[in-house]
Amino acid sequence: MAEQRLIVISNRIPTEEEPSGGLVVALHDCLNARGGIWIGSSGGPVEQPRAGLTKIAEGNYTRYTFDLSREEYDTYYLGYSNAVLWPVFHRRADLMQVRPGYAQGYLDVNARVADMVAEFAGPDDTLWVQDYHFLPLAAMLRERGVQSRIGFFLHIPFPEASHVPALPDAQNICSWVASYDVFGLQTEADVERCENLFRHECPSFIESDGTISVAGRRCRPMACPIGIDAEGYRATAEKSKVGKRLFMHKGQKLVLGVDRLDYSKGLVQRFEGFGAYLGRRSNTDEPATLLQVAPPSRQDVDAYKDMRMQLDLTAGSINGDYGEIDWTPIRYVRRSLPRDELAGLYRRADAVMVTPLADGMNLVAKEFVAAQDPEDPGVLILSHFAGAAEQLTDALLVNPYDADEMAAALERALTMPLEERKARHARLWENVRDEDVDWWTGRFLGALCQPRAVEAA
Ligand code: GDG
Repeated sequence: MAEQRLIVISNRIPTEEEPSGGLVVALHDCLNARGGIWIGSSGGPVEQPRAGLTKIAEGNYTRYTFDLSREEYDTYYLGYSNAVLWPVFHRRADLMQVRPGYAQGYLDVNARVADMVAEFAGPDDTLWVQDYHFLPLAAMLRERGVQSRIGFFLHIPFPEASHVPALPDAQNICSWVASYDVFGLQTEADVERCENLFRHECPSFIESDGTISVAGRRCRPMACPIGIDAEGYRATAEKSKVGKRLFMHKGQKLVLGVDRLDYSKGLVQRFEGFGAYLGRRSNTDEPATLLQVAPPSRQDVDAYKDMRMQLDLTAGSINGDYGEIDWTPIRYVRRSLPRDELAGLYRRADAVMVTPLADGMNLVAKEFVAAQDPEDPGVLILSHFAGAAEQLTDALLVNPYDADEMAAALERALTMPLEERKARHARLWENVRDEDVDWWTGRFLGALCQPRAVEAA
């Protein structure tokens, strides 16, 4: 019998021996258990790119990388993926930068990867494509005769049908989606937006039950919210000591923010919400401190530089207005912290502000819940616009555009009675623990490996 392997394709691939970070750990564990192949780019631009795939590690599964030339990196990665698809999918078409060569660079890299994968994949292999960098891959693999099961998981929000026409390749999105067997999305709201797009753009492709059917192939959009290694994260947080590095006044409350430095995460609005909270308090209260950890990302894209400058101004202005000689209201750390220190900070925090303007899921919300001491848990303040809000309904849900509403939520979080904190946390933890990362991979691959209702023509 032919070997049935899982082949994962993602833009990034773990290059070190012990991978860290939610998604990477999840896929690593999954491949380790099942065997298979993981293909991804080697990272940044390479001056003299090697042709084809390079084997970088072999164990229970094999990892291969492909190099990106400077031009491919600029057009496929920084350009089409991160300056076109990312803003449009995050409802910020105003931040999109369309430049000549971006769309072609994206298609060319996808075609090159399709050539390489088509060479590898046998008919019994299962392919799992990750995220917006590779939307056209299944369509291109089908053109190359690949009949295997191909699944896709979109980590970011699915766009509103009314925003899709802003994309240079708008007319292709439906046929790209329809070429997969299972199209995984983070939330039910994403599934609805996906079905809506088909109803608007290509109504003949979609049946009344939401199944997409083209040329004898059926594709099912499916909500499959990503989880974390909840028990593992809890254990890390229990062991972690933040220690003396975190100097706080006695009795002072700590509010935490942890995000990649990205305009979708609503950092400027969050700082403004924190400023509104400071403006409301009476002079006798001990004010909370906001510690914001924000490792930079995609600094070569203009919208990221602009947002970083705006954030610097907002933090400086609030610190100037409210700071005291022995207290800085916003501590803003623009670099990455070690994972176990971060877990310790989550556990130490009285509240976390997870207030994106748009977010596929948001793993920080889940990590925070896992890291809490159930006997004295902190409070999760969560944006309605994070995918996680569909599952984590016991958080304090807020509108991140409304500074006063965020200020009120902060006050409520920081004065919440212990019993209410424990009750909310217990229900949140139940969800984070039960719908963890193994549940996610099991649910997705379970759907992908089901017998096909209609075999490909
Ligand atoms: C995409 C989607 C979706 C952050 N700062 C540090 C650090 N982190 C870690 C967090 C968390 C991860 O980065 C961020 O995950 P998110 O889910 O919040 O966000 P994206 O990077 O935008 O991820 C998102 C996700 O894919 C998975 O599907 O949830 O919606 O946008 O794990 O802990 N880790 C360390 N130091 C830091 O300073 N070690």
